[in-house]
Amino acid sequence: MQLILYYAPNACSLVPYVTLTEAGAPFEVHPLNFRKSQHMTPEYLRLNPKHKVPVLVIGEEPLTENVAIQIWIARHFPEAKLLPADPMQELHAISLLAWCASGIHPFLSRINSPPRVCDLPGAEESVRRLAQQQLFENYQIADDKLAGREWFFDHFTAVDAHFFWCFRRGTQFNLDVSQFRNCIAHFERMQQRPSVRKLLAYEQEVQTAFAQAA
Ligand SMILES: N[C@@H](CCC(=O)N[C@@H](CS)C(=O)NCC(=O)O)C(=O)O
Repeated sequence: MQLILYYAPNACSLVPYVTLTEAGAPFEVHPLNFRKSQHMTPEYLRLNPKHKVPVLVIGEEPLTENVAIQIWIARHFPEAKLLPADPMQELHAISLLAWCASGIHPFLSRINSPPRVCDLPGAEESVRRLAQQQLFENYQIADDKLAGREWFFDHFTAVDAHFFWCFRRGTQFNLDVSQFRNCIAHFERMQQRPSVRKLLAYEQEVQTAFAQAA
């Protein structure tokens, strides 16, 4: 079955890039240049009217939302153990994926683009400050969960890939995350994984191609 991942550099579409790579799945990537609004074209909006990445096209069927995409990958490549085998632990993992997507991601989006949530003149600074406070509350929860352990569960799962993005994005906004020592250790551990190295090399390649085409 053909798999096509719609992806943008730095965006949360890196999560399925990492987990598909971990699963050894053959997949094609279609990189989108947000600066050129390639996610707003009529063709892309037909695929995803929410104009977001990731989209994983499975055969003919586009699947959106990281949580659903991660569950699909885990189900179709069970040998990669992208979710815990125990049914209750599996639900806890899905709960953490949902937390990354709906409990952490929105604060990162606000920091990235304050006018999308408040267009009052001079509001940017407050939007960023409040979003950072709430983001850090969540980083603290993750930091406590990661205390004394390598991964969120007893082996690498899709949750590690999703949280990796959530933490990386914060570092890209130059937030001082030094207090979250367990998250930093997890972030460094993630960067050692061949799947993440491959992703980072690919991201660089795409960014270079976009810069050359500008
Ligand atoms: N709930 C979605 C969020 C996806 C999302 O917000 N993606 C951002 C990039 S990180 C995006 O594509 N933004 C473009 C836009 O909103 O126009 C998921 O978890 O897959």
